[in-house]
Amino acid sequence: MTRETLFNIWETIGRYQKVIIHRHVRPDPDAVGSQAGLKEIILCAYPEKEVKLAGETENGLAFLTEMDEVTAEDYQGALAVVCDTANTARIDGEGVEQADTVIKIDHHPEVEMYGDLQWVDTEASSTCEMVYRLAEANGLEIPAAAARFLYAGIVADTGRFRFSNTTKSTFSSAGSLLEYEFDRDALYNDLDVTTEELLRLQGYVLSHVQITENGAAQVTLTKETLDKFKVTSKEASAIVNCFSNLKGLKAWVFFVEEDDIIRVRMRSKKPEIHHLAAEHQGGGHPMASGAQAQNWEETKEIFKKLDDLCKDA
Ligand SMILES: [Mn+2]
Repeated sequence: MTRETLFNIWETIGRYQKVIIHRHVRPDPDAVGSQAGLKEIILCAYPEKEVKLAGETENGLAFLTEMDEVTAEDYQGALAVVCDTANTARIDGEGVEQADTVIKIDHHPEVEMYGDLQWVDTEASSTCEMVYRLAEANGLEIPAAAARFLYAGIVADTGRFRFSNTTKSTFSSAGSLLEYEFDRDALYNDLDVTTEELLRLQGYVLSHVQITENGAAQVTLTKETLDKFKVTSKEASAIVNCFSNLKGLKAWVFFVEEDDIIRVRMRSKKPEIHHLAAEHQGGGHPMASGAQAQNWEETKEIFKKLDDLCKDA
């Protein structure tokens, strides 16, 4: 079944002269890595094709690659591939529905079926691992630039091969990618680099995190605090794991105040939290999810539920 899907996807890509590749808003290295890795693999096989990366360039990920200029006309008779995105509302960039054919490649739990051709593998560590398997199954050449992109996404989504989503297939994909020439040390440095502002905010978080006896922890970052440390909500997402090694910790949440909503970033080591996220306009993985709260009352409700989940875990 899967092998057939992999052949179908590559066969479909082969039929289009124009391919536009999307991924989710507020991208992480897996989103950009799978998107850009797939582009390089397509161009290596079909140098004459027009392949574009859609969405906003994320400053913090510009070291990986920048996005292309995509216009509404580009979608005329084009194929759109959407990587790492569970539902259409989270697609970065307009125009996917104008494309002739849409392919979805993703490892998130299914939120919405979309596209003419879907390949969803929730067992895969990352969409980058899936793109690697797509190339492998079709016997495609992987240029070094693509290997770097895919490796970056695998490393980031597995927390350096430490999260439970890391499987034998993850290691074997990553191992194969190391056969290509790219600077792994530089990549790790770029993925890890922090700023003084973020470092100071981390100090604040470490001294203000609240922990319950059930092993639930919460951090509240108001706009005022973010402004004081000169860090944006998006940038603050980089330190969401900064106390994950705390003894007895089961799950934790960051409530980060934005202009119109309070961003909810949840992580877990014990109870599954994606259902809780789904109850509050969010979703994600069992151990890493995001949601939204309309006000501080709702954050209390969320934390109470998280604490209950920890109690039973
Ligand atoms: Mn991912």
